[in-house]
Amino acid sequence: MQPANALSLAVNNVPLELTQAELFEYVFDDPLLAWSFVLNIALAGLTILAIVYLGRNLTDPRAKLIAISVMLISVVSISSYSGLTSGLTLSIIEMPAGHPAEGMTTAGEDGVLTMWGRYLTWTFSTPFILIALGMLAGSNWTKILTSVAFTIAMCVTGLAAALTTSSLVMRWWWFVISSIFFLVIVYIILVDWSAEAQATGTQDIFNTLKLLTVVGWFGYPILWALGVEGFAVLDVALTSWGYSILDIITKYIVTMLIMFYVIEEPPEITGGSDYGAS
Ligand code: RET
Repeated sequence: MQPANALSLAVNNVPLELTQAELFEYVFDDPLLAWSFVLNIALAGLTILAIVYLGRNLTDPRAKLIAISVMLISVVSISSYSGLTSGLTLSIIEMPAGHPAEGMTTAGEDGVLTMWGRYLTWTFSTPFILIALGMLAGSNWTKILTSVAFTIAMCVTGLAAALTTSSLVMRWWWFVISSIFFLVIVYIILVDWSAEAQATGTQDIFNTLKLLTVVGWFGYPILWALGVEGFAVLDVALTSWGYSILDIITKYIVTMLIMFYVIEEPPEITGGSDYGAS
């Protein structure tokens, strides 16, 4: 006789994939995990409202562009966390042979809970962080778009690392590629933009943002390696809280610092009414 519980349903001994509804239920059965998602939806929403309020009197088009860029970080974030909360961007992934989480089961299914929606949506959120930082530093669009291209490459290869099930070596190979792309971004921020911010006169705010960004961003690969995707030292809920806390620093705190600076429309960051007109 088949068991009544859909989580353990099996047809000819082949377990069925968990449905989205079951993943949704799984998330809310673990309040620690659920809160790590829901808190970020609330914070992203509040950040958007704060930006709208603080930016209501902005007149300079370049200052507005920076404000819009930081707003888009939270717009992506609210969508990202809604995807995770609903189960849409979560999957149970079977780890390859030799992985420390090999043979683990989650909700009766072989594999571990992978929050792949995170890696996917960073592809869309991190570019806006870099656009805002690059503009504050007074950098040019060649360097800003280079950093954007590399962050997209970093996130997509990070997604590949998380979803590769064929071989442990290939998972870590993707991790290495992604880390190399990451180092390009770190170089642009620490070397190019630091010097440019100095010349632009935005070094004070930029140095604070640089510290939060570089230190915060290094936390992500470290968490990946310690979490269930890598060496599996941390469980899923702890890993998720780790990412959620890093997100609070690298997105909402960075955003608020940028907004408080930008609303004064200092001459270092304004472009004048002709900015972007031609
Ligand atoms: C991964 C794993 C592969 C190696 C590296 C990673 C780096 C991720 C980073 C993410 C930053 C995300 C932010 C999101 C804000 O919305 C993909 C974890 C290097 C740096 C700032």
